Amino acid sequence: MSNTTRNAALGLLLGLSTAIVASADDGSHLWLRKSAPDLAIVKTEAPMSDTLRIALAELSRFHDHNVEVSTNKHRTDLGTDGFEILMNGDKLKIVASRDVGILYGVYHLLRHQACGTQFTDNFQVKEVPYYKFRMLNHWDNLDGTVERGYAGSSIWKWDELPGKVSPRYTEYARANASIGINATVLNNVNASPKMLETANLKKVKAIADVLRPYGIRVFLSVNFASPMVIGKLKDADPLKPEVAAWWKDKAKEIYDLVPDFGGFLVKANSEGQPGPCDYGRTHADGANVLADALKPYGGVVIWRAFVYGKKTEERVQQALLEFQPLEGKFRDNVVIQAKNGPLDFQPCEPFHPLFGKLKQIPLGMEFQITQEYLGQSNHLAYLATLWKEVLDSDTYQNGPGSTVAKKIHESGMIAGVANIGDDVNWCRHPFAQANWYAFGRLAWNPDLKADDIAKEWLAQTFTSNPAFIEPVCDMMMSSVPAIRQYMMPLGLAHIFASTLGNHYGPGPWLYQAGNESFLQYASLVSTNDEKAPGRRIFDATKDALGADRTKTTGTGTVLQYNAPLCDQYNDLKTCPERYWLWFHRIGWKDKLPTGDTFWEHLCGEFESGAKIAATYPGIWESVKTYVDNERYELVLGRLKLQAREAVWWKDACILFYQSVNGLPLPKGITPPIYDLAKLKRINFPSNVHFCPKPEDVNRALDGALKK
Ligand code: GCV
Repeated sequence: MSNTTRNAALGLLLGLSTAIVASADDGSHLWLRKSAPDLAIVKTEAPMSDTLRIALAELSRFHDHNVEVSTNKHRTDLGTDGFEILMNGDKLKIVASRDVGILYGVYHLLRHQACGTQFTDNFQVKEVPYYKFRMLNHWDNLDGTVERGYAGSSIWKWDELPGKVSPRYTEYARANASIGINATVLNNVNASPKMLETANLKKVKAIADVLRPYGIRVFLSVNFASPMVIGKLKDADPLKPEVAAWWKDKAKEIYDLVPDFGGFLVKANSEGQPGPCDYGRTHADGANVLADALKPYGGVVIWRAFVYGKKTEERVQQALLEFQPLEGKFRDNVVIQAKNGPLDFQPCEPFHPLFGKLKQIPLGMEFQITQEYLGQSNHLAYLATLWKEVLDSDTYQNGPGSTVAKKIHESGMIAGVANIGDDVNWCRHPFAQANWYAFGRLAWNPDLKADDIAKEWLAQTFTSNPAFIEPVCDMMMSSVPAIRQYMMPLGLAHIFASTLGNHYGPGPWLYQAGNESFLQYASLVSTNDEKAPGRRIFDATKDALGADRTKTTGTGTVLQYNAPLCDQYNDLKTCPERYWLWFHRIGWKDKLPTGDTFWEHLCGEFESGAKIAATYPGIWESVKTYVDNERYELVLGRLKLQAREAVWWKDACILFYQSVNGLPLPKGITPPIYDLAKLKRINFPSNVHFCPKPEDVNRALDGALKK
């Protein structure tokens, strides 16, 4: 039997046995599910460490080949975390320079095994991670809630710690190590000062002790006012010696408990958080006082660039205006962490201008794994395609080929806001696990392809049968493009219903002239010039839609991009279609080269996205035989809701824009089934801590149907 035939036969077998045996699966095992038919014999002469013990246990429980492992500190070509695997006679051999590299090598082997790789004589792999800090940022609060968390409460049980250490922490560490994640920020960037109280630091130590053998270092988000709030100082002015001394003492206390502590993540002077600007100081002054405190221990400060406020600049320009003048002023253990785009994790944003403009300040990346703006835990949105688009973007900072991926390599830092909660299956939507997985894989190697990652995740999480993998992978790959179409096509952004801060469902009517208090609250006024067209981001007027950010007639945001992007974005003819409304105001009746008007084209986008989402339940039904009942039903219910919500978005946007521009529904567009006035009244009793339940959404939509 050829290898391919054998693989297919094996896959079929796996598929059938899954269908017959696994009638229920709670999803708690994530992608780490396969057990080996024969137990491996594992040999090493290396001295035993906790990390090595874990690696060997994984091998002997789950791998079906004999393996020899060897830690060789002279293998500097493998860096601190890399590994090499070779077939050596009848044994596989894993070599690394540190034990953690062996652990990563072991998980790599398990991944290969689950994906059906044949370990033939010429099997050989050498892997060195591209980024040094591959990090999760939890937005978990001490009271057990999770900001933008859609999978239950926090996994950190602060009220039980340090006395009781949940076994879930070990499972968490294992899952992360299996995809190369080596750092975690335990708490929300909207940080409680209490996090740094001694009692809580002892709890942090208990978690750090569990994560350490898996190669994971713990970081904390800190509140800049901590010296005042828990240190009882008069203020937190970073230039005052007593404030600096307080941070130094606190750092010592932390490192006494957690010797490999990673450092601090800080959200300062942003969305009401305290910061150095409260005392007339700069972000550099603020970051440096913390950096000096951490420096003796090798810790780093991750200072967020997500800043905006009541400035004259428009929100998407502010970070560059604020940080560019500070080049050269930060200590060398400070990294500035920028979101992938300049607004706020929208379904489609151009990359953050900081990545192309800052020269000396090391920049880290912040992606959002949790789907705040992409259907939360109700929609399937495979985010690897979005992240790849950003990582592969060319900033032209040092000529062509200056990708964002390379830029962040300078700091070595890539972070993702975690989508993990205490739900049994960790992420609530079974397919949200794929985003956690894909983030880790891309943090290890940003050159991996999104569809390859999806396929390996599917093979490990469900079955390696191609009859399952092919259609489901296609569905995953189409998901973000479809969401962009049915929610915010052509560069629209932030038109969510968010009166309760939930960012759930459509609300384009909120972002309009006349709704000043809301616009101020959301800081979504694009310029203070009252007369400027498109003053409000995505303001729809009788004539046009979009934000004019050109240098010719608009706010000049395009100037924050290097040539040739600046001119490319400035001209509608060369601007990529997905950013049209981000950079331009376009007349509803303007003719496009296709012959359609802009209005017709826009409606076609909503329609097309909704049509793609409508195919998802059928695709899933067609692979029913390969999936256990529990996950099958869970996914099916959510895909049906997603299809329904796509129509909700399409109808809400088209009906609202029609109410502004007075234009008829273009030919070929499915007539709306919802009533605009009723849609405007939908208001879920949800908040920043959870996503509306599918049954509540369905009920609300039933009530909004046209009579
Ligand atoms: C943690 C957005 C989210 C907030 C989040 C903020 C941030 O505004 O809606 O919940 O706060 O980003 O990234 O700091």
